[in-house]
Amino acid sequence: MSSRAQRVIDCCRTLAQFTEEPGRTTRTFLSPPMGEVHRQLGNWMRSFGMQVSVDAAGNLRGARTGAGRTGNAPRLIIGSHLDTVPNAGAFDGVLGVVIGIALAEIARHASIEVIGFSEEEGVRLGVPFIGSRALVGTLDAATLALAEPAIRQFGLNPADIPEARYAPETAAYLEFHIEQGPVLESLHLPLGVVDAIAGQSRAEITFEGQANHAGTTPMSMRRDALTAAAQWIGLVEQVAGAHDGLVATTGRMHVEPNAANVIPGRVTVSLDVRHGCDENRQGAVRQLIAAASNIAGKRKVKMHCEQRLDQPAVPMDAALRERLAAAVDSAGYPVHYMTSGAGHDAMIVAPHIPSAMLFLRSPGGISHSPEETVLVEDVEAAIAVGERFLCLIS
Ligand code: HGY
Ligand code: MN
Ligand code: MN
Repeated sequence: MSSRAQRVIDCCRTLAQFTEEPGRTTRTFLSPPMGEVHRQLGNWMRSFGMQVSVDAAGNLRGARTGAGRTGNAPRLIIGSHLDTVPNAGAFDGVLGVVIGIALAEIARHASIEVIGFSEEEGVRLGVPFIGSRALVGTLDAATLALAEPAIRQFGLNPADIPEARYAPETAAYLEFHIEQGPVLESLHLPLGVVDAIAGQSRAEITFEGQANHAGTTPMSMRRDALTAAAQWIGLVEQVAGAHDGLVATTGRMHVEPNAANVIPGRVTVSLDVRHGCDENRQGAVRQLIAAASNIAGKRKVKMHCEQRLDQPAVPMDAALRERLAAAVDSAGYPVHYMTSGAGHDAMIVAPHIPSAMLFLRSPGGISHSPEETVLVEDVEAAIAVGERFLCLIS
């Protein structure tokens, strides 16, 4: 009989097969395979008595009052996200939900809600954290309007979004997540206690030039949107490399009309900027947008910037973080505090519910890739820490 940790890993690998794209794992906001994931995890949660539902934001919710407890006993939410990036690995987000269900199955005394958030990556609509923002009531009207068609298409009613708010007896939020970076592996550590999550900015920069014939238009007479974008993309890398602790990524580009014999008339590039200090991050964004305008001006190209996200850095709850560290220590593992460069639902939840995060080592430091993986002994460690944490706070 495989260990509990191996069953968690096997479950994540099974869920990775529920995808929009055969042959690779891509599961975006409320796409059809998300319904498959809800069915699979919902059946597991029901099998040991959890009340299972899908809220109007598409979050999978399993709740159970601890044995011998009353309905308003302090409740711990254990959550993470079920959506993925394109061609994802099997563990980003999903692992935290599956570990939560495994803990709910073990710790019958605890009043727990397990949540699988519907949208954390921001792939389908360009806006992240829709599920967790519905949970804490910070989903703005513009984002809700953007999400409405997908919500209705999934068979849900956007008017019910207010009912997605967390229960009043909710006392704490805990998220298990792969580190998605090289730190724990480089230190030969299985687990990391998160002290804060770096802030992130996302924007879409559009360069508008003039589409024209590739054969008849002299170089001096072109208003090429793609060469303007390319010059700016190189500068983004240069600026980020010159600032300590700053990372900036232009991960997605759309070229129109995208034909070999046509000078590109319009190019849209995504911008993702992160830093532990909000002033540094926001200053870098201002600098990069000014540079885009400058480059465009010199090339007689128009530039338009649409800000998509300005998410401040978020500290985890100090008392809960220390209880989590105590649980790591009592389970016999070294305690290592670290800041998260990746964004997580915990950063949306933390300003509303005391929150803590536990990282599991990422072998090879790889994530957002099919090569993403976890070690069974690290999942075993995380479950052992989770059991002790539940005893400390229940
Ligand atoms: O982009 C991130 O930081 C996370 O993986 N959504
Ligand atoms: Mn991710
Ligand atoms: Mn994630």
